[in-house]
Amino acid sequence: MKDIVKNFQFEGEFINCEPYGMGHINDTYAVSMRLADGNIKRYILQRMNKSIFKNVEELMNNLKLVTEHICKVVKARGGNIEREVLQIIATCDNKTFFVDGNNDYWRAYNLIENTIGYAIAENGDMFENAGLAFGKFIRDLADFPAEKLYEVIPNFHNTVSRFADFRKAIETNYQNRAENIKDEIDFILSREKYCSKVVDMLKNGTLPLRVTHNDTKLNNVLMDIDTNRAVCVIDLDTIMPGSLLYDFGDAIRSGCNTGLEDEPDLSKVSFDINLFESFCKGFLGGLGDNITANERDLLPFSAILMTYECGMRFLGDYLNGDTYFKTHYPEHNLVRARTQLKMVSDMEEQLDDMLAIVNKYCKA
Ligand code: ADP
Ligand code: GN1
Ligand code: MG
Repeated sequence: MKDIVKNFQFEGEFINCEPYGMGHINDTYAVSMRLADGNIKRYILQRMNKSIFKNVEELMNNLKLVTEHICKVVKARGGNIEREVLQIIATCDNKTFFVDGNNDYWRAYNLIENTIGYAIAENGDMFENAGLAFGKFIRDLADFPAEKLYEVIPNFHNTVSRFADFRKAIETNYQNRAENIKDEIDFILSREKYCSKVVDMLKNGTLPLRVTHNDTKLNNVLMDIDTNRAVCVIDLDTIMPGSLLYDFGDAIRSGCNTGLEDEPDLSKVSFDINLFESFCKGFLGGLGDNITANERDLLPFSAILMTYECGMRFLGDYLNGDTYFKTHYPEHNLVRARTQLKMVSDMEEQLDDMLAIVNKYCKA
């Protein structure tokens, strides 16, 4: 790792480099450096997932444009850009990433100290703060020119095309895994009607296309360890034109689960509507006026849609032999898919209550 580290403009002398965080996609490390005054400064170093991200040059250009834009916004409101914005640390030859001898792609960021990305929301206050940060994130990018962004993963939240991929995975049935998961497959196939709603409305203009994060799971917003306030939205790989429903829905998917995303005991997995209310409050507050009536009306559905889509992706990856998400044991993706489907069932039963909550906080 020392050989990788020396290619970046890090301050100080190398001490060590350790695995860090819990993402499913990239390999993340914390690098500790000793400064001249004896203090330690840490950086994030990531080996990017090269089978998922094929166009690293374009991806990093997106990231540069977006983080520079957010820096300006944060500065203008008197914030601290060192803590509130993910900043790319350049390589020694002033590039945004480094390619090593194995053709692996590396990038570096400021490590935002004294923060943590939570796997589950510990209380409403914390989740409301996360909502505020994700809502603000969309607002901060409201005047960012979407056409400058490269579509890093085309059709990322196009649930119609995700459904087609899922069907293919069943047909291929690599490793004959389909036979034992008939109930889960039927659950997904029977809800095909969910897939086209948002896609169609984006196409016909009844929903606006915005610049969105697209991967708003709870651990992608760093929370201050002492105050539980949201400090910085991270994991900006999937920033693309999209719908705010994707960001809202995915955050609810991950944060309103009473159990872990990979909890094998489904009795611990349920949808917590109180946390839903907390997030609504924060998110809608952060968004300000940046929401239309159609978007508001679809907020509860978006939580079902994003959870359904994610369950379909986990199950599809299980059927494909676990090639996309990092897994730690053979059934890991199946276990993850089951938690998502359990959440979908719970949310379906509480759709009306969710709508009432949205209407309480949003008059768009
Ligand atoms: P992945 O795409 O694999 O999820 P992330 O960019 O989300 O990768 O990073 C994985 C984890 O590393 C995050 O969930 C977070 O815990 C930690 N992390 C990433 N960037 C930073 C940062 N700049 N400061 C502190 N922690 C970070
Ligand atoms: C991945 O990168 P990470 O771990 O924050 C995935 C998301 C899924 C999520 C499920 C680029 O998020 O789309 O919702 O796992 N990111 C990508 O936990 O595919
Ligand atoms: Mg992440």
